[in-house]
Amino acid sequence: MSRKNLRAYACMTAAAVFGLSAHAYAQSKAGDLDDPMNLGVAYEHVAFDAADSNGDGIVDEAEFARDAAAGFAGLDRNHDGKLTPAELGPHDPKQFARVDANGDGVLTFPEVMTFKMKAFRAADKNGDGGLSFEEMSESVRSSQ
Ligand SMILES: [Ca+2]
Ligand SMILES: [Ca+2]
Ligand SMILES: [Ca+2]
Repeated sequence: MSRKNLRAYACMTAAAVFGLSAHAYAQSKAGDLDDPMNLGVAYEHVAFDAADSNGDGIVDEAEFARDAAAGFAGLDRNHDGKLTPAELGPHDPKQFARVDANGDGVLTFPEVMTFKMKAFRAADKNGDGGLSFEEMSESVRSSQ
């Protein structure tokens, strides 16, 4: 699969909005795998590498924001800048409510980005403004 296809695939799940994209990819593939414990890590690596566009081994804030925006665009099928529960597909309503800051039942781009950037800062344990693969996978594990 090409890098572009992988990115698109990673973006096609509700987890792309609620979690880190690595989380989305690992979860969306887990059901298809014989050994999700091993291959889950490999898939997290794929998602991490897709987000790390300059390939320096760190997903910085700009790279993370780009990845999050691509995830949003992939889910917003009618391109109105909002995600409805139907566009998200199967998801946890409690997670939806956490992102839906004004409680109007749709997720706007700013609502999603605010939520995602909070997740970024929470995952950045050493506070250096970038996520290492270890920080990213730690955050994926703690959110499960
Ligand atoms: Ca980078
Ligand atoms: Ca929409
Ligand atoms: Ca809203």
